[in-house]
Amino acid sequence: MSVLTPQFALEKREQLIRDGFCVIPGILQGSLLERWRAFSDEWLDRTPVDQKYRYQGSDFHISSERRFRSKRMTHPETDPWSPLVDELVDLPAAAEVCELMGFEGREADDTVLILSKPAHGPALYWHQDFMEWNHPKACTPWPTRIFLSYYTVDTTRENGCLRAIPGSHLKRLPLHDLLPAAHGPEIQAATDDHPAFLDHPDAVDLPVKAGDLVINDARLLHAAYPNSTDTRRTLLLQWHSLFPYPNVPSWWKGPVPEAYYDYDPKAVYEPSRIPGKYLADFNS
Ligand SMILES: O=C(O)CCC(=O)C(=O)O
Ligand SMILES: [Fe+2]
Repeated sequence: MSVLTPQFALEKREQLIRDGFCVIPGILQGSLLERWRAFSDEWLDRTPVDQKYRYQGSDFHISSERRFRSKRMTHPETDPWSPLVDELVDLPAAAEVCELMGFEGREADDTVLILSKPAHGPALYWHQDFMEWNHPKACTPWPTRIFLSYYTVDTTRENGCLRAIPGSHLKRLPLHDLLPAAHGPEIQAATDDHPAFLDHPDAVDLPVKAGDLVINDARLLHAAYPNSTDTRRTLLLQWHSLFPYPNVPSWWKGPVPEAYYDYDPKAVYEPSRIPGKYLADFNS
């Protein structure tokens, strides 16, 4: 059964391009949502979290069985894997959304990240998760790296829902220059009076129902409220790459930035989490 109409999918795609995020209701449902809730609760109950992850709540990477069997895991003896990951990565309703939204050349990382926020856990700092700011692909008006998120419980301001700054994936804000690299030692060691925890006038809340699909551009500035309730708030997150360089989406009607074709085959584009010249100034 179709989960969304082509027209609705196009509206969601426009929002993803304009704002850097969109929400598709009711994608993870029924038994798979229940089994993930049980698996993640059991995992979190028995696995201690290093205190450096206190702002993220946890950062567990679970591989798929497919990845394990094809010997693509770095430490297959010790690193976790589960067939539940294959089920979530291959979820037909999500694949249909991606198809209708025109995500060409899509490749999923074969892992699910469990990012939990424990009862009474702190806020998550403002950050963006893009890691290729040195590469000309960083300037595209379309997303080339996205994360698909499902929360296993309904989220609200009280239990630590996501927040985002619409458009911050394409425009440099003064806040960008105050932020250390996401999830690196500097921000992990910071106290919560760091500017990365300040409120922002353009921020919007993204409360969702359990199992809604939240799609975010990796370049989007986002954060989360503290969890002031007695119940854990868990997020299952998957990374996907789209439109491999130097592709342009077949449906793209707007101009392609000249900088997109800057690519020098002799250059080495070191990974970087810090936006450079490819993030347009907010005045431009
Ligand atoms: O906890 C959340 O809602 C967002 C988590 C996140 O963005 C991250 O850990 O990079
Ligand atoms: Fe993030």
